[in-house]
Amino acid sequence: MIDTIAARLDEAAVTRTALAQFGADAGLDVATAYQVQDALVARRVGRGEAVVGVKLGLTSRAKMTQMGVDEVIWGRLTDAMHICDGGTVDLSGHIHPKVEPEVAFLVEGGAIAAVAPAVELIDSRYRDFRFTLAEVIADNTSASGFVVGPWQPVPDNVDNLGVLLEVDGRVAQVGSTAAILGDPRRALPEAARLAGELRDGWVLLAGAATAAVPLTPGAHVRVTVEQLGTVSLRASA
Ligand code: OOG
Ligand code: MG
Repeated sequence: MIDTIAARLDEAAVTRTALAQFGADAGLDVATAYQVQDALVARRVGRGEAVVGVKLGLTSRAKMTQMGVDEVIWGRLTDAMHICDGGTVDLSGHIHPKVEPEVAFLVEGGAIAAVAPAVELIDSRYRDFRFTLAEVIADNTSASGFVVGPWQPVPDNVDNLGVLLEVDGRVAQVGSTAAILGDPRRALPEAARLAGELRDGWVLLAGAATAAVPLTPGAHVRVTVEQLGTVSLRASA
């Protein structure tokens, strides 16, 4: 059952075709869903991708409310998901992508070595971007892409920095890093608890500070986090 679900999610991502929700009949619980995620990520690794980090999801009230799911979840980032700062995302490689403003940490020796503003590209493999907690966990928490701005030393306080998401120069979302677990630095112990030890050089996405917004053709997206700077990406036409 685990492999079958992983294969269907993988195929949905590869063929960019949204999948019907598995529903209650599938009997997918949270523990089994993480096993599906393991199998799904193993398929990507089997195709030559490398795991380069971990992401937390639903760490903010805004995201929990938007998605109707209320528990912190985690997923894996691979090198194939990485998008350069200022780079262009090929929309034909996605189903119904959305962007959300995040804070990224660089992990060294089990501690936070640096911080950067980040954008996460999420793209649920489920129809209408709707899912249960177990379904989104199985789908590697909708992970699809990530952009990290310039790394820098961690300022004394990062628990109440303004966050701005702009699309084509217009404000799309405003928030604060306080929305991320009360303090985004909590992402490290939280990720260690959920995902186990984090490797040196891994990126940790702490979770979105605001709700996500759809990424439309040609859009220019810019995220600014007070004191941390900006990061941007463009969507293909
Ligand atoms: C699930 C992923 C949530 C976040 O930062 O809260 C997430 C989804 O919204 O599809 O990445
Ligand atoms: Mg996210």
